[in-house]
Amino acid sequence: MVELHTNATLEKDLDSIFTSIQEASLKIYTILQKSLGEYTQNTNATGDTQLQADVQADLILQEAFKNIPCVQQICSEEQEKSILLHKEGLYSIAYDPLDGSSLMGANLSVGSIFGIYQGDFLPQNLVASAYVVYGMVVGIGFASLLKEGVEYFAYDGKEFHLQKCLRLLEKGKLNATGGTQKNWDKAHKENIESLFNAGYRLRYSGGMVPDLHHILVKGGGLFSYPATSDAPKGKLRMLFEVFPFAFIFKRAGGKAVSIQQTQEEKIVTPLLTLTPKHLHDTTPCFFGSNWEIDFVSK
Ligand code: P6P
Repeated sequence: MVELHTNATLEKDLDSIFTSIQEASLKIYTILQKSLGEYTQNTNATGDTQLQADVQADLILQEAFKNIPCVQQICSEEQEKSILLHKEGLYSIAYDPLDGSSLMGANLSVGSIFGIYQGDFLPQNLVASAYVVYGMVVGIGFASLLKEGVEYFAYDGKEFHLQKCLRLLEKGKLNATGGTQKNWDKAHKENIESLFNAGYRLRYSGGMVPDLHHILVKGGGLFSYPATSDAPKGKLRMLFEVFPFAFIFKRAGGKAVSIQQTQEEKIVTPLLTLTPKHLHDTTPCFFGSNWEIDFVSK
């Protein structure tokens, strides 16, 4: 557990970071409204081909965080290495500037994801997380150690208004199933099928942010991106995607685990206890209400 500076310091610092994310999200939304999802010739550290919007969103966020003295370093999914901003700063911010940008061509919702760490990029150092969903409106989910629940804000054209505090029920109804089904292992296939046979509804757009936000807004269910034969370590990135949403799901009253299935046993690990070896490490990940996470962990 991080040795927290006084809550007053943390609250002031998180306010400046959150305000900066709000302002940057509106600039990114403006770009999205003018973009048709054009690709660049470049690839990012994970090998994804970058869209022009990916690069522009990353630059907007770099500029935004440069103006916040309490931010020591940032690490973007679009950058190979972390970037030092203010030596005396307390916080490290890992972010995915435009997650699911390949969906832009189909005019589907995309998002930005932020993990705010006090100290190094380790899950136990997370003090807050945020996500932005660019849909009909710009919506922002925000959670911190300072309060329970996930506060959801929406932009009305003039300012962001708090809409609701998102909390997960013990058990939900939605089932968001990531990864190529033919590459799932037998145990995962059986669990997913069992949930559908019990009446769960498939809700999967291929965008992590809208898919997880959907489960939070509807009060529960399961999002899974398992280890697959083509991606044994999963696809989603620990620092920028998995840890921030694991923090959010826990603050919403749910759970978040990794599951590795071997011939002999099933190894279930709480996501926020994992230790990344590299900035761009991935992990299989399951986020959801307590009942669903306990069900897949059995
Ligand atoms: P698949 C988008 O590319 C992304 O990184 C996440 O937003 C999303 O959850 C996942 O990949 C979708 O991957 O293999 O199911 O298309």
